[in-house]
Amino acid sequence: MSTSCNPANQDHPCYSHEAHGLFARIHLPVAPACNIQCNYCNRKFDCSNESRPGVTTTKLSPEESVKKVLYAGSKIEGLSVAGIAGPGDALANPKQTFKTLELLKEYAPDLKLCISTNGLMLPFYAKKLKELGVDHLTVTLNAIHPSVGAKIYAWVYDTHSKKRYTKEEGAELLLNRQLKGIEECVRLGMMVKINSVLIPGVNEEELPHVAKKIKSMGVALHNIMPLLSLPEFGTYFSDHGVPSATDAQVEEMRKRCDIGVEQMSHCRQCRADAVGILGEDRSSEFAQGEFLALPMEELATLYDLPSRRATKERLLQKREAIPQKGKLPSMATQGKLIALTSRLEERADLHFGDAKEFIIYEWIGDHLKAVGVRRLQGSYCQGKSSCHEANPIEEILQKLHDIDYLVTAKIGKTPREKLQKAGIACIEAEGMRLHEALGMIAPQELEAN
Ligand code: CLF
Ligand code: SF4
Repeated sequence: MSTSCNPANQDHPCYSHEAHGLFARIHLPVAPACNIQCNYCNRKFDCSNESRPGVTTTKLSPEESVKKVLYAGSKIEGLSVAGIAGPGDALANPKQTFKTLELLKEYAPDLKLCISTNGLMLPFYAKKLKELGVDHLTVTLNAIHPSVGAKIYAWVYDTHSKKRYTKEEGAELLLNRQLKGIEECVRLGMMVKINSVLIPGVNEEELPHVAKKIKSMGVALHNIMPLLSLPEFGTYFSDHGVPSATDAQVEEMRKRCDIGVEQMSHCRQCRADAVGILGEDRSSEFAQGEFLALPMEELATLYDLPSRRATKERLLQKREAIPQKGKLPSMATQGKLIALTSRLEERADLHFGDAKEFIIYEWIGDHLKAVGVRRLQGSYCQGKSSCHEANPIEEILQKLHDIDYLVTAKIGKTPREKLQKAGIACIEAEGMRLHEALGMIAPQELEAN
């Protein structure tokens, strides 16, 4: 059964591709400390195992974070998951993490609870997490050979022996704990996702081994994320010239690792205080506010459980209506690539000029497979009231260099001509689902493109 089809994931935006445009998550930044040092991390920023470095996050106490959940839940109808993903490591801060989970269980029992961890303390806390209601758990696993791990982790601090381990010794300790923890969580019936950071020149040959290993362990989902490495991040890797992984490298690696465990393709590398549907950032709306001064019980009334449960049912019905398999004309040739601009539900509901990202699909036979998200520095229209010639299109042309079809709500004449000149056919399909939009292409046009 695919991860999306599993009822346990039907309203989890990360574990179900169909859910990600309908259901929202909230990250609670209650875990500031970390017990390892990844060479792609600068502790001034969020944990880059689950978050995008370059943005700092306000830290909250467990009580404050649950107030935020209740307040956000009263404003965001599809809020279905509360996750702890930093800004350090959830299990290096057990007191705060467990207290938050206890409060969530009491005040927001309809939410799925989700944890992201480097795995060092997982064998010791797996059972406790299960007891507290955590059913979705992510472990970052970047290597399964200590010789490769030694290039990724500067040190690993073990609270039991109160000792800091480095090089292969540190990598081996971390690896053993990760594997033991994953095994235990799978045994306890949790949905385990593995995040792997693709680090060019460091672990390209390693990730297929990771994929093979986690397949044998009963892991639900594999999320290969690009290393983000810019000089201003000030990480070991960025200081030593290790480049960011490109979209093409990530998409290629997902294909190489697609050997049994489903590959996630819609990750947005969220910040540790992310709020909303994946791809829309509402964190600033809920960063601080008067709600923190309100008593918990008052916020619990605002949260309105019965109406939230009714909304969830309505959204689940909508989700069912999203076609898993489309009625597409079968392609004579394989592997056309489609870029979609979309806000919600895989519809062409976003104008080309407003898109900050493109969702990429591969058209194989008569169905579509999501393969990734390509993000831009800024949108084509950049907040201007109309698109005009002065807007930069070079980044977009470079991002879409291998794309055959762009499906979008609307596109201006100038960018359309530039894209078409680059060999990209543009389909305007305002409000239509991707399958419907592609179904409009005439067969002879398909063969010609
Ligand atoms: Fe958050 Fe992670 Fe849970 Fe999702 S995010 S803790 S599994 S609720 Fe999702 Fe964000 Fe990607 Fe993470 S898109 S970074 S995979
Ligand atoms: Fe940074 Fe996260 Fe690694 Fe800790 S686990 S060093 S916070 S990336």
